[in-house]
Amino acid sequence: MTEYSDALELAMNQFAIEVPSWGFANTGTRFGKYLQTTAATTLEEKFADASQVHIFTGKCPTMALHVEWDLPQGTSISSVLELSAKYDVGPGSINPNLFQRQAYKHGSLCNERPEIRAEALEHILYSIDLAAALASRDISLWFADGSNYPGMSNIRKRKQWMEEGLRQAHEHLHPGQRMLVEYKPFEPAFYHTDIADWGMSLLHARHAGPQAKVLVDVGHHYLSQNIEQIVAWLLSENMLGGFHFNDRRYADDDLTLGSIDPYQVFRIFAEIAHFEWETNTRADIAYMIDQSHNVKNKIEAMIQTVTTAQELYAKAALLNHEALEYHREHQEIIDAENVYKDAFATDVRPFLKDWRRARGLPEDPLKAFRASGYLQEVARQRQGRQGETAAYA
Ligand code: PSV
Ligand code: MN
Repeated sequence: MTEYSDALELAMNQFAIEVPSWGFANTGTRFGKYLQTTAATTLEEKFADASQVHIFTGKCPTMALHVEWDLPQGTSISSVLELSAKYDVGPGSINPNLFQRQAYKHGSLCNERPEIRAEALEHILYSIDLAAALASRDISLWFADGSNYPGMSNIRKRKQWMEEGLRQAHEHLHPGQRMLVEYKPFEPAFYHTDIADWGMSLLHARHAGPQAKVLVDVGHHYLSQNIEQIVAWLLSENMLGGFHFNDRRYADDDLTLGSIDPYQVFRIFAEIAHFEWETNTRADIAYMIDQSHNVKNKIEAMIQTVTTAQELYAKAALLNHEALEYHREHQEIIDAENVYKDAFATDVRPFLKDWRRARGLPEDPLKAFRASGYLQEVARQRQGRQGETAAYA
Protein backbone atom coordinates (compact mmCIF):
# COMPACT_ATOMS: atom_id res chain seq x y z
CA MET A 1 0.00 0.00 0.00
CA THR A 2 1.21 3.49 -0.78
CA GLU A 3 1.29 6.55 1.46
CA TYR A 4 -1.83 8.04 -0.10
CA SER A 5 -3.97 5.01 0.56
CA ASP A 6 -6.07 6.60 3.34
CA ALA A 7 -7.57 9.37 1.21
CA LEU A 8 -7.92 7.00 -1.68
CA GLU A 9 -9.47 4.28 0.38
CA LEU A 10 -12.10 6.63 1.78
CA ALA A 11 -12.95 7.89 -1.70
CA MET A 12 -13.20 4.40 -3.14
CA ASN A 13 -15.32 3.15 -0.27
CA GLN A 14 -17.78 5.97 -0.86
CA PHE A 15 -17.96 5.80 -4.64
CA ALA A 16 -20.80 3.74 -6.09
CA ILE A 17 -22.29 3.92 -9.56
CA GLU A 18 -25.68 2.87 -10.90
CA VAL A 19 -26.07 0.70 -14.00
CA PRO A 20 -28.94 1.19 -16.50
CA SER A 21 -31.35 -1.68 -17.18
CA TRP A 22 -31.38 -0.72 -20.87
CA GLY A 23 -27.61 -1.25 -21.04
CA PHE A 24 -28.21 -5.01 -20.84
CA ALA A 25 -30.90 -5.16 -23.52
CA ASN A 26 -30.60 -5.14 -27.29
CA THR A 27 -30.59 -1.53 -28.38
CA GLY A 28 -29.77 -0.14 -31.76
CA THR A 29 -28.84 2.69 -33.99
CA ARG A 30 -31.13 4.56 -36.34
CA PHE A 31 -30.14 2.02 -38.97
CA GLY A 32 -30.79 -1.23 -37.22
CA LYS A 33 -29.75 -3.54 -34.45
CA TYR A 34 -27.15 -6.23 -34.11
CA LEU A 35 -28.70 -8.67 -31.67
CA GLN A 36 -26.62 -10.37 -29.00
CA THR A 37 -27.63 -13.86 -27.88
CA THR A 38 -26.65 -12.96 -24.32
CA ALA A 39 -28.67 -9.71 -24.22
CA ALA A 40 -31.35 -9.53 -21.54
CA THR A 41 -34.93 -9.51 -22.72
CA THR A 42 -36.84 -9.72 -19.44
CA LEU A 43 -36.62 -7.69 -16.26
CA GLU A 44 -35.33 -10.78 -14.45
CA GLU A 45 -32.51 -11.12 -16.98
CA LYS A 46 -31.64 -7.45 -16.55
CA PHE A 47 -31.48 -7.87 -12.76
CA ALA A 48 -29.41 -11.04 -13.21
CA ASP A 49 -26.93 -9.27 -15.51
CA ALA A 50 -26.73 -6.20 -13.28
CA SER A 51 -26.01 -8.45 -10.33
CA GLN A 52 -22.97 -9.80 -12.17
CA VAL A 53 -21.57 -6.28 -12.48
CA HIS A 54 -22.16 -5.76 -8.76
CA ILE A 55 -20.72 -9.14 -7.76
CA PHE A 56 -17.46 -8.54 -9.61
CA THR A 57 -17.00 -4.81 -8.89
CA GLY A 58 -18.74 -4.56 -5.51
CA LYS A 59 -19.87 -1.02 -6.27
CA CYS A 60 -23.04 -1.15 -8.36
CA PRO A 61 -25.79 -1.85 -5.85
CA THR A 62 -28.64 -0.35 -7.89
CA MET A 63 -30.06 -0.51 -11.41
CA ALA A 64 -31.92 2.37 -13.09
CA LEU A 65 -35.30 1.34 -14.46
CA HIS A 66 -37.09 2.77 -17.51
CA VAL A 67 -40.82 2.68 -16.83
CA GLU A 68 -42.23 1.66 -20.23
CA TRP A 69 -39.49 -0.89 -20.84
CA ASP A 70 -39.22 -2.40 -17.35
CA LEU A 71 -42.34 -1.49 -15.40
CA PRO A 72 -45.23 -1.23 -17.85
CA GLN A 73 -48.75 -0.62 -16.53
CA GLY A 74 -49.86 -3.65 -14.56
CA THR A 75 -46.38 -4.64 -13.34
CA SER A 76 -46.61 -6.03 -9.84
CA ILE A 77 -44.41 -4.11 -7.46
CA SER A 78 -43.89 -7.15 -5.28
CA SER A 79 -42.50 -9.13 -8.23
CA VAL A 80 -39.97 -6.35 -8.88
CA LEU A 81 -39.01 -6.27 -5.21
CA GLU A 82 -38.62 -10.06 -5.26
CA LEU A 83 -36.25 -9.87 -8.22
CA SER A 84 -34.35 -7.10 -6.52
CA ALA A 85 -33.95 -9.23 -3.37
CA LYS A 86 -33.12 -12.37 -5.34
CA TYR A 87 -30.31 -10.67 -7.23
CA ASP A 88 -29.28 -8.26 -4.47
CA VAL A 89 -29.58 -5.23 -6.74
CA GLY A 90 -31.84 -2.39 -5.63
CA PRO A 91 -34.23 -0.53 -7.92
CA GLY A 92 -32.38 2.69 -8.76
CA SER A 93 -33.57 5.86 -10.42
CA ILE A 94 -36.94 5.62 -12.11
CA ASN A 95 -37.07 6.95 -15.68
CA PRO A 96 -40.50 7.84 -17.01
CA ASN A 97 -40.68 7.37 -20.77
CA LEU A 98 -41.93 10.55 -22.43
CA PHE A 99 -40.84 9.83 -25.97
CA GLN A 100 -41.94 6.45 -27.24
CA ARG A 101 -45.72 6.65 -27.46
CA GLN A 102 -47.12 7.76 -30.83
CA ALA A 103 -48.93 10.53 -28.97
CA TYR A 104 -45.61 12.24 -28.27
CA LYS A 105 -44.72 12.89 -31.91
CA HIS A 106 -44.93 16.64 -31.24
CA GLY A 107 -43.88 16.50 -27.62
CA SER A 108 -45.12 15.39 -24.23
CA LEU A 109 -45.42 18.08 -21.55
CA CYS A 110 -44.82 20.70 -24.28
CA ASN A 111 -47.35 19.31 -26.73
CA GLU A 112 -49.79 21.85 -28.20
CA ARG A 113 -52.65 19.49 -27.37
CA PRO A 114 -53.75 19.67 -23.73
CA GLU A 115 -54.91 16.03 -23.63
CA ILE A 116 -51.40 14.87 -24.55
CA ARG A 117 -49.82 17.14 -21.94
CA ALA A 118 -52.24 15.58 -19.46
CA GLU A 119 -51.27 12.07 -20.60
CA ALA A 120 -47.59 12.88 -20.12
CA LEU A 121 -48.20 14.35 -16.68
CA GLU A 122 -50.21 11.32 -15.67
CA HIS A 123 -47.33 9.06 -16.70
CA ILE A 124 -44.91 11.12 -14.60
CA LEU A 125 -47.22 10.99 -11.57
CA TYR A 126 -47.59 7.24 -12.05
CA SER A 127 -43.79 6.94 -12.21
CA ILE A 128 -43.40 8.97 -9.02
CA ASP A 129 -45.75 6.60 -7.19
CA LEU A 130 -43.90 3.62 -8.63
CA ALA A 131 -40.63 5.06 -7.36
CA ALA A 132 -42.17 5.50 -3.92
CA ALA A 133 -43.43 1.92 -3.88
CA LEU A 134 -39.97 0.69 -4.86
CA ALA A 135 -38.29 3.02 -2.33
CA SER A 136 -36.35 4.71 -5.14
CA ARG A 137 -35.31 8.22 -4.35
CA ASP A 138 -34.74 9.72 -7.80
CA ILE A 139 -37.11 10.24 -10.70
CA SER A 140 -35.02 11.08 -13.79
CA LEU A 141 -36.83 13.14 -16.35
CA TRP A 142 -35.62 13.39 -19.91
CA PHE A 143 -37.84 14.96 -22.55
CA ALA A 144 -37.41 14.41 -26.27
CA ASP A 145 -39.71 17.44 -26.72
CA GLY A 146 -38.70 19.87 -29.42
CA SER A 147 -39.30 20.70 -33.06
CA ASN A 148 -37.65 20.10 -36.39
CA TYR A 149 -38.40 23.27 -38.35
CA PRO A 150 -38.29 26.99 -37.70
CA GLY A 151 -41.70 28.53 -37.19
CA MET A 152 -43.57 25.38 -36.23
CA SER A 153 -43.58 25.97 -32.47
CA ASN A 154 -44.31 28.70 -29.99
CA ILE A 155 -41.16 28.21 -27.93
CA ARG A 156 -42.33 30.48 -25.09
CA LYS A 157 -45.67 28.71 -24.74
CA ARG A 158 -43.90 25.35 -24.70
CA LYS A 159 -41.57 26.61 -21.98
CA GLN A 160 -44.60 27.60 -19.92
CA TRP A 161 -46.26 24.21 -20.42
CA MET A 162 -43.08 22.45 -19.33
CA GLU A 163 -42.88 24.72 -16.30
CA GLU A 164 -46.48 23.96 -15.31
CA GLY A 165 -46.06 20.23 -15.81
CA LEU A 166 -42.88 20.06 -13.78
CA ARG A 167 -44.44 22.09 -10.99
CA GLN A 168 -47.39 19.70 -10.80
CA ALA A 169 -45.03 16.74 -10.88
CA HIS A 170 -43.01 18.26 -8.06
CA GLU A 171 -46.16 18.73 -5.97
CA HIS A 172 -46.72 15.01 -6.27
CA LEU A 173 -43.23 14.03 -5.01
CA HIS A 174 -43.10 12.06 -1.80
CA PRO A 175 -40.92 13.28 1.06
CA GLY A 176 -37.26 12.52 0.41
CA GLN A 177 -37.74 11.94 -3.30
CA ARG A 178 -35.91 14.00 -5.88
CA MET A 179 -36.79 14.97 -9.41
CA LEU A 180 -33.77 15.19 -11.75
CA VAL A 181 -34.17 17.30 -14.88
CA GLU A 182 -31.95 16.20 -17.77
CA TYR A 183 -31.09 18.36 -20.77
CA LYS A 184 -29.88 17.60 -24.28
CA PRO A 185 -29.02 20.05 -27.07
CA PHE A 186 -30.49 18.05 -29.97
CA GLU A 187 -31.75 14.61 -31.03
CA PRO A 188 -34.39 13.51 -31.72
CA ALA A 189 -35.44 17.13 -32.33
CA PHE A 190 -33.16 18.89 -34.78
CA TYR A 191 -34.30 22.50 -34.73
CA HIS A 192 -35.11 23.30 -31.12
CA THR A 193 -35.21 21.15 -27.99
CA ASP A 194 -37.41 22.32 -25.13
CA ILE A 195 -34.78 21.62 -22.45
CA ALA A 196 -31.60 22.10 -24.45
CA ASP A 197 -28.98 23.02 -21.87
CA TRP A 198 -28.09 23.13 -18.18
CA GLY A 199 -29.41 26.69 -17.75
CA MET A 200 -32.85 25.63 -18.94
CA SER A 201 -32.77 22.60 -16.65
CA LEU A 202 -31.69 24.78 -13.77
CA LEU A 203 -34.50 27.31 -14.32
CA HIS A 204 -37.08 24.55 -14.63
CA ALA A 205 -35.79 22.78 -11.53
CA ARG A 206 -35.84 26.06 -9.57
CA HIS A 207 -39.40 26.82 -10.66
CA ALA A 208 -40.51 23.29 -9.89
CA GLY A 209 -39.44 23.29 -6.24
CA PRO A 210 -36.73 22.39 -3.75
CA GLN A 211 -36.69 18.65 -4.49
CA ALA A 212 -35.75 19.24 -8.13
CA LYS A 213 -32.12 19.18 -9.29
CA VAL A 214 -30.22 19.07 -12.57
CA LEU A 215 -29.04 15.85 -14.21
CA VAL A 216 -25.89 16.14 -16.33
CA ASP A 217 -25.58 13.53 -19.07
CA VAL A 218 -22.01 14.09 -20.23
CA GLY A 219 -22.94 13.15 -23.81
CA HIS A 220 -25.49 15.95 -23.98
CA HIS A 221 -23.23 18.88 -24.80
CA TYR A 222 -21.74 20.47 -27.86
CA LEU A 223 -18.18 19.32 -28.34
CA SER A 224 -16.40 22.46 -27.24
CA GLN A 225 -18.50 23.00 -24.14
CA ASN A 226 -16.69 23.14 -20.80
CA ILE A 227 -18.62 20.47 -18.88
CA GLU A 228 -16.60 20.78 -15.69
CA GLN A 229 -17.50 24.46 -15.50
CA ILE A 230 -21.18 23.51 -15.64
CA VAL A 231 -20.50 21.00 -12.85
CA ALA A 232 -18.74 23.68 -10.78
CA TRP A 233 -21.63 26.11 -11.22
CA LEU A 234 -24.24 23.53 -10.32
CA LEU A 235 -22.26 22.54 -7.23
CA SER A 236 -21.99 26.15 -6.21
CA GLU A 237 -25.78 26.55 -6.64
CA ASN A 238 -26.48 23.27 -4.80
CA MET A 239 -28.32 22.10 -7.89
CA LEU A 240 -26.24 19.16 -9.12
CA GLY A 241 -28.44 16.09 -8.71
CA GLY A 242 -26.61 13.47 -10.69
CA PHE A 243 -24.78 12.29 -13.78
CA HIS A 244 -25.42 10.03 -16.70
CA PHE A 245 -21.95 8.86 -17.68
CA ASN A 246 -20.86 7.81 -21.14
CA ASP A 247 -18.34 9.03 -23.70
CA ARG A 248 -18.52 10.28 -27.25
CA ARG A 249 -16.48 11.43 -30.18
CA TYR A 250 -19.22 13.29 -32.04
CA ALA A 251 -22.56 13.72 -30.25
CA ASP A 252 -24.59 11.54 -27.89
CA ASP A 253 -22.67 8.44 -28.97
CA ASP A 254 -23.19 6.45 -25.73
CA LEU A 255 -19.66 5.02 -25.89
CA THR A 256 -17.90 3.56 -22.88
CA LEU A 257 -16.92 6.10 -20.24
CA GLY A 258 -13.33 7.26 -20.67
CA SER A 259 -12.86 5.47 -23.99
CA ILE A 260 -12.37 8.72 -25.90
CA ASP A 261 -11.48 11.39 -23.35
CA PRO A 262 -10.62 10.13 -19.85
CA TYR A 263 -9.19 13.53 -18.90
CA GLN A 264 -12.68 15.01 -19.35
CA VAL A 265 -14.09 12.63 -16.75
CA PHE A 266 -11.13 13.29 -14.46
CA ARG A 267 -11.73 17.07 -14.68
CA ILE A 268 -15.37 16.56 -13.68
CA PHE A 269 -14.35 14.41 -10.71
CA ALA A 270 -11.65 16.97 -9.83
CA GLU A 271 -14.28 19.74 -9.52
CA ILE A 272 -16.31 17.54 -7.20
CA ALA A 273 -13.28 16.48 -5.14
CA HIS A 274 -12.18 20.08 -4.72
CA PHE A 275 -15.69 21.18 -3.75
CA GLU A 276 -15.86 18.41 -1.15
CA TRP A 277 -12.42 19.32 0.21
CA GLU A 278 -13.23 23.04 0.37
CA THR A 279 -16.64 22.63 2.00
CA ASN A 280 -15.74 19.57 4.04
CA THR A 281 -19.01 18.00 2.92
CA ARG A 282 -19.93 15.14 0.68
CA ALA A 283 -21.80 16.24 -2.43
CA ASP A 284 -25.12 14.39 -2.72
CA ILE A 285 -24.72 13.24 -6.31
CA ALA A 286 -26.26 10.20 -8.04
CA TYR A 287 -23.55 8.70 -10.26
CA MET A 288 -25.25 6.75 -13.02
CA ILE A 289 -24.19 5.12 -16.27
CA ASP A 290 -26.26 5.80 -19.39
CA GLN A 291 -24.69 3.69 -22.13
CA SER A 292 -25.93 1.24 -24.72
CA HIS A 293 -23.32 -1.03 -26.17
CA ASN A 294 -24.19 -2.29 -29.60
CA VAL A 295 -20.95 -3.97 -30.57
CA LYS A 296 -19.27 -4.83 -27.25
CA ASN A 297 -20.65 -7.50 -24.97
CA LYS A 298 -22.99 -5.60 -22.68
CA ILE A 299 -22.00 -6.99 -19.28
CA GLU A 300 -18.29 -6.86 -20.08
CA ALA A 301 -18.63 -3.27 -21.28
CA MET A 302 -20.45 -2.37 -18.07
CA ILE A 303 -17.69 -3.88 -15.94
CA GLN A 304 -15.10 -2.06 -18.03
CA THR A 305 -17.04 1.18 -17.46
CA VAL A 306 -17.17 0.72 -13.71
CA THR A 307 -13.46 -0.04 -13.37
CA THR A 308 -12.62 2.97 -15.55
CA ALA A 309 -14.89 5.19 -13.45
CA GLN A 310 -13.16 3.92 -10.32
CA GLU A 311 -9.73 4.64 -11.76
CA LEU A 312 -10.66 8.18 -12.74
CA TYR A 313 -12.39 8.85 -9.44
CA ALA A 314 -9.32 7.52 -7.62
CA LYS A 315 -7.04 9.81 -9.61
CA ALA A 316 -9.20 12.79 -8.63
CA ALA A 317 -8.98 11.67 -5.00
CA LEU A 318 -5.19 12.08 -5.28
CA LEU A 319 -5.40 15.79 -5.99
CA ASN A 320 -3.28 17.89 -3.68
CA HIS A 321 -5.89 20.51 -2.85
CA GLU A 322 -3.64 22.62 -0.62
CA ALA A 323 -1.03 22.88 -3.37
CA LEU A 324 -3.73 23.66 -5.90
CA GLU A 325 -5.05 26.53 -3.78
CA TYR A 326 -1.54 27.83 -3.09
CA HIS A 327 -0.62 27.91 -6.78
CA ARG A 328 -3.92 29.53 -7.68
CA GLU A 329 -3.46 32.28 -5.10
CA HIS A 330 0.07 32.93 -6.32
CA GLN A 331 -1.02 32.74 -9.95
CA GLU A 332 1.48 29.97 -10.64
CA ILE A 333 -0.25 28.62 -13.69
CA ILE A 334 2.07 25.79 -14.66
CA ASP A 335 2.31 24.51 -11.09
CA ALA A 336 -1.46 24.57 -10.65
CA GLU A 337 -1.96 22.72 -13.91
CA ASN A 338 0.69 20.21 -12.91
CA VAL A 339 -1.25 19.35 -9.75
CA TYR A 340 -3.97 18.10 -12.10
CA LYS A 341 -1.50 16.38 -14.41
CA ASP A 342 0.35 14.63 -11.59
CA ALA A 343 -2.85 13.19 -10.18
CA PHE A 344 -4.10 12.18 -13.61
CA ALA A 345 -0.79 10.54 -14.54
CA THR A 346 -0.63 8.41 -11.39
CA ASP A 347 -1.20 4.73 -12.00
CA VAL A 348 -3.88 3.86 -9.44
CA ARG A 349 -4.39 0.31 -10.68
CA PRO A 350 -2.01 -1.29 -8.15
CA PHE A 351 -3.90 0.47 -5.35
CA LEU A 352 -7.27 -0.65 -6.74
CA LYS A 353 -6.07 -4.24 -6.87
CA ASP A 354 -5.14 -4.06 -3.17
CA TRP A 355 -8.40 -2.33 -2.33
CA ARG A 356 -10.42 -5.02 -4.10
CA ARG A 357 -8.45 -7.89 -2.59
CA ALA A 358 -9.00 -6.46 0.91
CA ARG A 359 -12.75 -6.60 0.26
CA GLY A 360 -12.81 -10.12 -1.10
CA LEU A 361 -13.36 -8.81 -4.62
CA PRO A 362 -11.41 -10.04 -7.63
CA GLU A 363 -8.37 -7.91 -8.44
CA ASP A 364 -9.38 -7.86 -12.08
CA PRO A 365 -13.21 -7.85 -12.25
CA LEU A 366 -13.39 -8.30 -16.03
CA LYS A 367 -11.02 -11.26 -16.04
CA ALA A 368 -12.87 -12.88 -13.15
CA PHE A 369 -16.23 -12.35 -14.82
CA ARG A 370 -14.93 -13.93 -18.03
CA ALA A 371 -13.62 -16.90 -16.09
CA SER A 372 -16.95 -17.37 -14.28
CA GLY A 373 -18.66 -18.93 -17.32
CA TYR A 374 -21.77 -16.73 -16.84
CA LEU A 375 -21.85 -15.60 -20.47
CA GLN A 376 -21.60 -19.15 -21.76
CA GLU A 377 -24.41 -20.19 -19.44
CA VAL A 378 -26.76 -17.37 -20.42
CA ALA A 379 -25.92 -17.85 -24.09
CA ARG A 380 -27.18 -21.40 -23.70
CA GLN A 381 -30.31 -20.33 -21.78
CA ARG A 382 -31.19 -17.33 -23.95
CA GLN A 383 -30.41 -18.91 -27.31
CA GLY A 384 -33.37 -18.91 -29.64
CA ARG A 385 -35.61 -16.67 -27.57
CA GLN A 386 -34.70 -13.24 -28.77
CA GLY A 387 -38.18 -11.80 -28.19
CA GLU A 388 -36.94 -8.29 -27.78
CA THR A 389 -38.13 -4.86 -26.82
CA ALA A 390 -37.17 -1.93 -28.99
CA ALA A 391 -35.40 0.75 -27.04
CA TYR A 392 -34.47 4.22 -28.11
CA ALA A 393 -31.25 5.22 -26.39
C1 PSV B 1 -31.59 10.35 -23.92
O1 PSV B 1 -30.59 10.43 -24.89
C2 PSV B 1 -31.08 9.65 -22.66
O2 PSV B 1 -29.83 10.18 -22.30
C3 PSV B 1 -32.08 9.76 -21.51
O3 PSV B 1 -31.43 9.76 -20.29
C4 PSV B 1 -32.89 8.52 -21.69
O4 PSV B 1 -33.62 8.16 -20.54
C5 PSV B 1 -31.78 7.53 -22.01
O5 PSV B 1 -30.92 8.27 -22.89
C6 PSV B 1 -32.23 6.23 -22.61
O6 PSV B 1 -32.91 6.45 -23.81
MN1 MN C 1 -29.21 10.24 -20.23
